[in-house]
Amino acid sequence: MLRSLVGSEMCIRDRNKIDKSIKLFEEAQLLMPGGVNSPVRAFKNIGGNPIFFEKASGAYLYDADGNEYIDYIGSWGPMIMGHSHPKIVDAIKKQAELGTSYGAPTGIESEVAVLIKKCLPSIEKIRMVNSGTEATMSSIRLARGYTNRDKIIKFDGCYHGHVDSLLIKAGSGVLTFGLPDSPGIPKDLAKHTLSCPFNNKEEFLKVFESVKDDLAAVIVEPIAGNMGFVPGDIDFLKLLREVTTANGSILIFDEVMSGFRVSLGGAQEVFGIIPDLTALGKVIGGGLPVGAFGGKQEIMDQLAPLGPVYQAGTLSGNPLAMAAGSALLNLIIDENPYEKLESKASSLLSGMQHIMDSAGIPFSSNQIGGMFGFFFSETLPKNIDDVTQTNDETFIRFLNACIGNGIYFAPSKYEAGFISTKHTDLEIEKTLTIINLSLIHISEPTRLLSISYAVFCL
Ligand code: KE4
Repeated sequence: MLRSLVGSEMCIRDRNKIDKSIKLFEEAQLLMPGGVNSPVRAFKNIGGNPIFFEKASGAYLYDADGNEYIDYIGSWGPMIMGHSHPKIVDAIKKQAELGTSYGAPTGIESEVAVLIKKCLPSIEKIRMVNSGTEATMSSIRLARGYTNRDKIIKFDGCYHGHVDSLLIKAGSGVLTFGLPDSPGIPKDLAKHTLSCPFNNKEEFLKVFESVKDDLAAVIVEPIAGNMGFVPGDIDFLKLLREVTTANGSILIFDEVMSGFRVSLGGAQEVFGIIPDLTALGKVIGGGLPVGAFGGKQEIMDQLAPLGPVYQAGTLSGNPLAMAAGSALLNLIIDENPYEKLESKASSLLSGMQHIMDSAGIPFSSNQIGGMFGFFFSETLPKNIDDVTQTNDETFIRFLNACIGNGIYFAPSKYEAGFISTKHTDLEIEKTLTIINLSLIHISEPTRLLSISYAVFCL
């Protein structure tokens, strides 16, 4: 739908025509709570009708009405090499012809395990599961079983999936809906989880001292992607490593989003800090449902059938998902695209910074590799409280202007952004041009549904 912008007229409309998405959403709301299968997709945070997609290719998504979007979510991480990569599609097709699930061991699970271990040497043994939630949930249980202790420390605004023990002051969709502590979690369980401010050494030490004799694990997103994009301070992360080592507690890095996204070796390679256990997801499944957790052999061998800590999954290590994961991991290892991704994200963010500065709109951004975040605030947030203080109204206007004109950023300020190897200078240029032309919608409370200036060239 979008013509190349080089030398062509370009204008902004309030929104693409999304009649089919509207109809699909009406139907879906009669069938699924909120009309979605994961809350953040409901657009509750930014208003408006969620977009229903039908197709994706490279850097682009295509909705039910045929509108084209430049995609900066990439299914929350997996689409690092672009959507519908031919090698991943072929791998899935080939495996599907051999069967989609056997409920029995396959060689391809070991192939993926070898690829992951090659990139994350801290993982001596690994267990495949079906989601990031399962990976963190199982890591928590394993840490409690291995240490025979109950307490867990997590950090405000970090999201580790919808695990009972970890939905305490969580980020991502939980925060988007202002539900940091979800109902339905028994107080007798929640009391074993303490949450501290992220990047705050003093507060962490206070809580640590109060529970250290019964502390099973500290779990952290070393690069938080669920309160916007907020990297851990290196000194803060080093402190977590030091005190857990001295105390015999397990340090769990939740790299479900940062793994294979910020560098080949994840955040643990970026910071040079080795956790005891790592939770993974997203990229390792190539877009199919896969999670994994792994780490020191002496800890992992506590898992059934070797050890007493039970963990299982009918579709864990599913051959179709392993085929997709293996294909994507091989692509990433061969190409090692992180410098390219860093440069693409940097072009996007510096262009956005220039536009916002010229319009006098407070704006800051951050990135590592192809994972990034931006905030409508002068200074970069260091924790969830800082993120909450950033300008909601401007964010909502910005998001509506972008999504309405074919730029698909995450529909919540508590999420991160992702760029792929398929985003070229043209996509970056299109994005910046649309943002620039949308400024009237972004910088002041405009009647988004009534004003349209110039006409979008189809
Ligand atoms: P899943 O169970 O959604 O596969 O993974 C949970 C999870 C665990 N750890 C981290 C660091 C994560 O970011 C996630 C899930 N990420 C969100 C994006 N903020 C998934 C999107 C959604 O909830 O729909």
